[in-house]
Amino acid sequence: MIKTLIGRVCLVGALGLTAMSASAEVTVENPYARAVPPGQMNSASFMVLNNTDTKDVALVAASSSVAKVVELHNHTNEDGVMKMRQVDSIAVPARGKANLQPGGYHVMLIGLTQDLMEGQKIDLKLEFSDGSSQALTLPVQKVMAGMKGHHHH
Ligand SMILES: [Cu+2]
Repeated sequence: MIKTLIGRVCLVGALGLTAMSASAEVTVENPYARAVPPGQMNSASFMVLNNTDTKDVALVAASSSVAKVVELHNHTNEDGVMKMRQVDSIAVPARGKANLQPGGYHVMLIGLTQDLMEGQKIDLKLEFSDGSSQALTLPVQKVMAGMKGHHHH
């Protein structure tokens, strides 16, 4: 009786692993967070999400130990004014990429719990629509363009 029960638990565990490896394959390329002056409360992180699978997936949430709240944001141009707004998810199409970059989609770090200075590394956990997640360590870098809206054409 007890043996049967253990056998069943093991089987469930094995199935769980199989399900995880069948989830969409997303590789994160060149992730980094924006360095900010000391005392600044918010920053953002950027990366390229590369979906090598044949299934669409989406980034649906993120978290980090360096920010109280982490939100997914996009920049939109409304009558010539760049506005930042929260989005529910960032789609990563099958065999495609999502570019998170200054002036576009970004992972917003709100309520920084520490200064973000160039050369540091921070943790960031990404959660995807298929239930998978990835824990990243990313460098803090200076970002020259974007975010402040100085666009020269
Ligand atoms: Cu933002």
